[in-house]
Formats: sequence, structure tokens, C-alpha cells
Amino acid sequence: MAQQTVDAPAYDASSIQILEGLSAVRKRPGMYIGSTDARGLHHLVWEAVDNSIDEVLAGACTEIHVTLFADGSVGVRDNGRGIPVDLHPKYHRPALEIVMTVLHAGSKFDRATYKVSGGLHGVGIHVVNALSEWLEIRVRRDGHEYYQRYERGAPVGPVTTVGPSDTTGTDTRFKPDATVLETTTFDRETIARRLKELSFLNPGVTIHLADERDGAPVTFHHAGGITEFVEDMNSASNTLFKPPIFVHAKRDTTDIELALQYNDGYNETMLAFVNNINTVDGGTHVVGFRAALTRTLNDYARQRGFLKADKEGLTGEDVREGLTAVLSVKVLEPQFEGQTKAKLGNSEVKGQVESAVNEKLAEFLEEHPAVGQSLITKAVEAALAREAARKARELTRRKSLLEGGGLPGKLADCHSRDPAECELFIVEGDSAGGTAKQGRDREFQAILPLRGKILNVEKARLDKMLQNEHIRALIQAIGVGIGDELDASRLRYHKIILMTDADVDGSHIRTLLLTLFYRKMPVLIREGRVFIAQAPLYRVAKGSRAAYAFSDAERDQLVAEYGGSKGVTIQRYKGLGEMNAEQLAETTMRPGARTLLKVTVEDALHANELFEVLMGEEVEPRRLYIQEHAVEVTNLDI
Ligand code: 0RA
Repeated sequence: MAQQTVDAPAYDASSIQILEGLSAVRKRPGMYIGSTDARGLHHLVWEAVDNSIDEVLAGACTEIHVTLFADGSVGVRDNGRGIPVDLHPKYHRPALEIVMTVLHAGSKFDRATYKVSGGLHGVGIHVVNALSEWLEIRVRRDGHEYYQRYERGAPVGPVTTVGPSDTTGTDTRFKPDATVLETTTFDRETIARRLKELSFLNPGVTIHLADERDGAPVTFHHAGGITEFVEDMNSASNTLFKPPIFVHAKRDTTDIELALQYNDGYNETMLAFVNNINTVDGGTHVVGFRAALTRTLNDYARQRGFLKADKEGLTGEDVREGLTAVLSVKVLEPQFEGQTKAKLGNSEVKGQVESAVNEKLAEFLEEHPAVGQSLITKAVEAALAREAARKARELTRRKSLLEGGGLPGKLADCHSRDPAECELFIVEGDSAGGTAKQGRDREFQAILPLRGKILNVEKARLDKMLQNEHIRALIQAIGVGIGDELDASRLRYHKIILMTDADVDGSHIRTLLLTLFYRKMPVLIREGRVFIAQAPLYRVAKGSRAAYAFSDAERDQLVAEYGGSKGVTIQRYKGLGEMNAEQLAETTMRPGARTLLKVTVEDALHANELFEVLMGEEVEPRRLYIQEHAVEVTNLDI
């Protein structure tokens, strides 16, 4: 069959409008995709995938294929209805071309469902097009397959029919433009995480991810929806009841879905979505949910006699201890607020979610008294512990005053009082602590030695934590406080450096400290204040020459450089304590000579998984996790 052109004038006034729209996007990409870094780059993929998800929401699509191609392009293919190609009445051009170049909302070709607006999402596929070196689109519809190619957003030819087709769908493939984006390398893990999330939120769809660059293809399909999402989040925890509670309700035009379950830990893990967008900064839907949870559980506890009528009620914190929840709402005209547009602003949604959750959760507890009892028992315990923690905190406060200046006795502080240049080394063991004290630059380097095991904060409540001598010393030295009383401006050191032995005990202590920071002083990790020191594993010497090796490979390389193993002595450091002060300083502590690894938290969900798996009760997930992942750190030379 010969190629056919879909009828359209070659060039007219609408072409000019198209070119003007394109240049606006290319001039200020940040306005449309938030930024031009990796985040902005991935935004292009979200935009393309969201378009296919809109077809899923319309009940018209069941399969989405995402492919990362070896040439740096990405493809998103769906089996939806296909973008219309008939001539647009106003622009006199195929609708497809209009969708790809200018139009995004409020037209005949706009799909009416819960769509995303007001935020960075839903800006329109034409933005992806404008920021792509090239984009090729194939639409299967009305018995034909149509094709068009664009370069930097402008069509390089008309829409043509390239053959017959007995299916429908859209296939978009684009290569991000390196001249407007700082980075163009897609990260498979980032994309896989989002696709997995979407497959939980839209149980009717199956999403395939293929990476031609390397790695095996994966498929995401979760018929159980957000209930399965909560089960997945809790897979490494002991849950108080099974399956999760599931609530589905409609209030006015707002659709509300909630799945929740409790585990025997002390943390809250909640994910909230609006029209499939992860609202990491919460908003009115989350406020409504929290109010309803607190109210319903208090009413229930009073009615069933778990709480005396005259007693103070359970607080929001009490009822959220050990909570794992996913809230997914669909709102007709969402307003997203805040710097990252990740907070829902619509005020009516608070009442809608609150009313729905009040009603449905009360109903559920009525029908499942055993679940009700387990969850109330947990919240009442939390309330008692909260009271004990308050007393313990008061005690610490008074005590730290008595001790003078509030600094722990074990801390060898530095002279400088400028936090920006100060560093705190947290050192495992008194003996290594002594060596570090001798080797440090006392002007800006402080040393806090910790002896023996520190407490596992994943398994302890605040009151017990504060009774622990090491934890009190850490809190006092760092200065920002903890939990509710956290004040980041009181940070005493801009670098907090963990210096532990390269053995099992050392890595255990390191994980415990990271858990403490992540759970109780998360701002330190978010702001990139926490580092891991890299101590050498070997000293390789021959005659008057000597050098340090930080891995087995480096050791072997040094031996080779020294002309083979003859006459070479290799000293293996089993702990920091085996180095003298000068060696420790010159290999591990001195800026310029040392290597520090900065601790990053990729995202809360990911980190949560790590800490829960590593620190939780269940052994098997921990073993599997350690096999699969290395420590969550990225390399940084300082
Ligand atoms: C406009 C109208 C209709 C569908 C679409 C756009 C559409 C867009 C994309 C983008 C990626 N995949 C897509 N699939 C569909 C409705 C068409 C109709 O009513 O038949």
C-alpha cells in the first residue's frame, strides 16, 4: 500500500503559532518540567506514561510497554484508542499534530476524566516533543497505522498512513535533546519504581519495562491494587492483622480509596496520591484522613471501654504508630501547591476524605472487632509510652543543664565554633577514639567515641532511646535535638562522619547509627550532612616505599607495582585501632587525603525498605536484601 498523506495545508498561520509555542518551552524548560536535571529528564517519561494512564482511567487501555533504547531514546506504547487524526476544525490540521505541538486542555480532543492539572504533571505531550531531539509517533486507529516525525518539536513531514491496522493504540518514541537538558541518561531504577507504583494504583493495567542498554525486562501487574501495595510495603514486617483494611467511597465527584494495615513497629509509612501523582508534601486529603483516623479510633476506644470516658484521648501520633497506609484520591480539578507541586490544595477534599473515612472505617471496625482490638491496644500502648518519653526528656534536659553546657563528657570538641567548618567523627571503640583524638586537627575536628553496641532504634520507643547513654551523648553533641523538638539551625557540625571498623560489628554499628539519623534526625541525611569515612584495609611496603590499599584489587595492584610479592610486606588492618595516629590522620581523616562517602536517601520508600529490612524482626528478607543491595551510599571525593 502506498503511503498517504493526511490532508493538510503545507503552511499557514497555525504553523507560526506552533513554532512560537515550541520556542517558549525550549527557552524556559524549567517552567514546564520543573528543572533540566535528571528529575526534569524523567519528567518527560512521566508525561508520556501519564498520557497512556489516562487511557487506562478511561477504561480503554490494558497494556503499556516502556522501552529504554540503546540509542538513548525511550518508547511508550499503549493499546488505548489512539490519538485522533481527523482534521481539527480550527487549526485545519490533523488532531494528532495539534496534540503533539500545541494543544493540551479544553478542546474537543481532550479526554474528560480525572486529569492532572495545576501542577507540573499534565503539561502536555507537546512539551516532551519540544524538548526532544526527535520524536516519532505511530497511531493505530480506524483501520490504519499513522506515522509522523518531529525534530525539536516541529513536524518534519505530514501525518502519513504507513499501513493497515486491526488494532488501536499509540506508540511514542523520543530522544531527549541534550542541548536543552543537562543530562539525558535515563535511570532504569527510577523508572521501574514509578511504573511499579502506577501498576498498584491502576490494577487494570499491565506495564512492561524493557531496557535495551542492559538488564532483563520486567512486568508490573497488581490486580490487588493499593491493598497489595500496602502488603508489599509491609512484606518485611510483622503485621497486626491480615489483609489490610480497604475503603472505597465517593463524595461528590471525588473518588477515595484507602488501604491500611498496622505492623508491630513504631513508625508511620504513608503514601498519598492524587490522580496517580505522589503528593509527598501531603495536603488536604492527608489532613482529612488523619483527622478521621484519630476521631474514629478515639470514638471506638471509648465505646468499647478501652479508654475511660474521663481520660485524655489518643493523639494523632498515637494512632499512627506502626501504620502503613496508601491513600489514593481522584479529584476533578486538583490544585497542586508548593515548590515541587507535591501538595494538594483543594480545601473541599479535606471534608470529603474525612467524612468517607469516618463512615467506612467505623463500619469496618464494627464488623471486625478483633482487628479493632489489636489496633486500639497498640495505640493505647503508644499513648503510655508518649507520656513516659515526655518525662524522660524532661529528665535529660535537666540533667544536661547540671552537666554544664549540655555537652557529653566523652566528646573531645574542636576549638572552632563555626558549624560550617566543624566536623564530628563518631568513632567505634575507646581505643580508636584515643588514636583519632591524637590524629585530628583540633581546630575543626571533634571526636565522639562510642563503646560497645548502641541501641536499635527501630525496635525501641523514644523513652527507651533516651535512657541510652550513647544516644544521649550523640543528641547532645549534634545539637539539633530529636523528633518533635528538632531544630536544624542548632546543628553544631556540618559534617558528621562515621568512622567504624571494616568488619561485621563495624557495619552493624554503622547501620544502627544511620537508622537513628534517618528516623530521628532525617534532616541531617536530607541535607547531606552524614558521611562514612573510608579507612584503608592494607598497608603494602617494600624497602622504604609504602602505600595504603582500600580494596583487595588496590592491594594487588600495589604488589604488582612493587615488582611482585618478593620482599613485599602486607599489613592487614582489622580495625582502626591498629593504625597509629599519624597513619589514621593521613589515610582517613585529613581533608584532601581522605575519601568520604556521602550518605543519601534516594527516596523515603526505598530507604524505609532498607532500614526496615535491615533492622526489622524478619531474618529472611534481611538476608535477601543484603544479597541484592550494597550499602546505600554514593561516592564522593572530599
Ligand atoms: C485525545 C483524545 C482521545 C485519546 C487521546 C487523545 C490519546 C492520547 C494519548 C497519548 C498517549 N496515548 C494516548 N492515547 C489516547 C480520545 C479518542 C477517542 O475518543 O476515541
